[in-house]
Amino acid sequence: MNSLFDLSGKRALITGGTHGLGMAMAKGLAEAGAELIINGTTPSRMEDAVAEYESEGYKVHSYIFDVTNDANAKENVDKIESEVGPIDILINNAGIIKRVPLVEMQTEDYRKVIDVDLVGPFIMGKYVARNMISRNQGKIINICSMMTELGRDTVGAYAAAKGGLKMLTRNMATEWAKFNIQVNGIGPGYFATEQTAPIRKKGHPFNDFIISRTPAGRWGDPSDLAGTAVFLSSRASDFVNGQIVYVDGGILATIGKPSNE
Ligand code: GCO
Repeated sequence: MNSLFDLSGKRALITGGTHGLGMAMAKGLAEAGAELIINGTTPSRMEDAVAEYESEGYKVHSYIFDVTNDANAKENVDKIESEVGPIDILINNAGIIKRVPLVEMQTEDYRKVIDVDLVGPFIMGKYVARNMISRNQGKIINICSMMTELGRDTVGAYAAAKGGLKMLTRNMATEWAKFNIQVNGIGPGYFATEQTAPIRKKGHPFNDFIISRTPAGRWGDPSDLAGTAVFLSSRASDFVNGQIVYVDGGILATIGKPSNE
């Protein structure tokens, strides 16, 4: 049974793998035997990340490029394939959020969120899939969100992007399944990361809200995502296509309960 989840000999490219959920999923894939290729955009942040990976015994290949820049992304996908080897697994994890009420949001800020969170996965998926198609094999995982299914005040741009990412995932699956490429998504619930730090502070109303809104009664730990990432990267998911697997402590399963219960 273990061999179903064995990633030995597989190369995994994780965008935005320098921190947070991307790093946690990357470590999970490495534990299952994958060779790690990490993308980031900031040299200093990449340096710190490589040091952290290596301090924990993980060897990583690091590439600095912007997933929203078509030429830069293509150039680096080609570089990775020639310098490291074929990319067997792509995790489109790089993403940003801007929490602003829609009526106040600058259009360029809205476009930036869509660009990173929805156009980036398209660009990376296109160039990596071209090579996977030639090898008739590959795994692509798009990192979605609770906002793929639910709205929330101030995250309209992010919700639009992450909602679109669900349908992009389904369309990638539709077009590429015939080439033995499985494309799926992971929808994290609310996790304790840098990105949620501002709304997770003890006593912050949102922190209390999430604890009560999540049946598991806690924020997710980034390591809670590793198992699902390994599953969707391994041959255990060879007949799974176009699915979004929500790792959310039960949020989407429930309408919630009155705060005084
Ligand atoms: C927010 C949070 C969420 C989470 C995650 C939920 O402001 O509501 O940042 O967007 O980060 O995406 O799945």
